Amino acid sequence: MLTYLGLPAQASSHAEELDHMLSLVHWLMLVLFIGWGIYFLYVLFRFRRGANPVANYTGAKGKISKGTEVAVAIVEVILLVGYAFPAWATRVKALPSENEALVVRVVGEQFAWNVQYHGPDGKFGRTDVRLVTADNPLGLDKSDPAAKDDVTTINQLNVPVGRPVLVRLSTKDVIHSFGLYEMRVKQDAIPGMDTPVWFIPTVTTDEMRQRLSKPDFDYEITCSQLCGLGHFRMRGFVTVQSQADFTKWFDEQLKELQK
Ligand SMILES: [Cu+2]
Repeated sequence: MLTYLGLPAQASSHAEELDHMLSLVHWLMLVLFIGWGIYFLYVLFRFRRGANPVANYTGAKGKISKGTEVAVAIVEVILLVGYAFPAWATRVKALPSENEALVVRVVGEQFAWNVQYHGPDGKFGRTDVRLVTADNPLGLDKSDPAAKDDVTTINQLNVPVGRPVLVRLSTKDVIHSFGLYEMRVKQDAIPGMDTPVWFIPTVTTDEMRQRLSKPDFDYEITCSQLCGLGHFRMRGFVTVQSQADFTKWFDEQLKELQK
């Protein structure tokens, strides 16, 4: 794990790939920083007024300067084409199929995360802004048959480990940003848009608590976009569970609905 960059622990299948890319970018920046720094000091000395009473209007013509520029450009192209483009394409294009993934709606609002799971029918119930109340923050239409088995939570997202999670992200008011640092997920939630974002959690919450020796550790959903006065308290939690524990939790939620 790349501890030298001070990154949070890795808990999704693509976290390592992103961290690797991030580390390469930092190495390139370090080399450029040192290189340009040395060059700057050299130039201060080499082109000092005492040694060059008359200004040179043609500039540097040596092969080294051109070679360096080309080399830096090549490394940048490699980072973009070899790492960044493929990683981006996987995140936004290669979405998991809805049969295989746990599909869940996450709707941001000032200042909470609303979560909607479709029930066993596999269909999300209809929502309508006109039905939004304090008790029904998603505006779920309870008269819709598909809504009857929909589980909703606030600031709590339970997911099974090792299975793709496909989040359909939106927001009721302003722009928020859905940030799961350990999963290396960050996606803006835009009013009027339904943005897919996905990840495969690889470490359960319990296992991560042991790994970090922090018994009260939780994965957090952080709002990563300044969205208003209560932005600081807009945080939710992700509980990554074994498939069995998740099923148990979900069945309990379904039972609650029938009460
Ligand atoms: Cu927010």
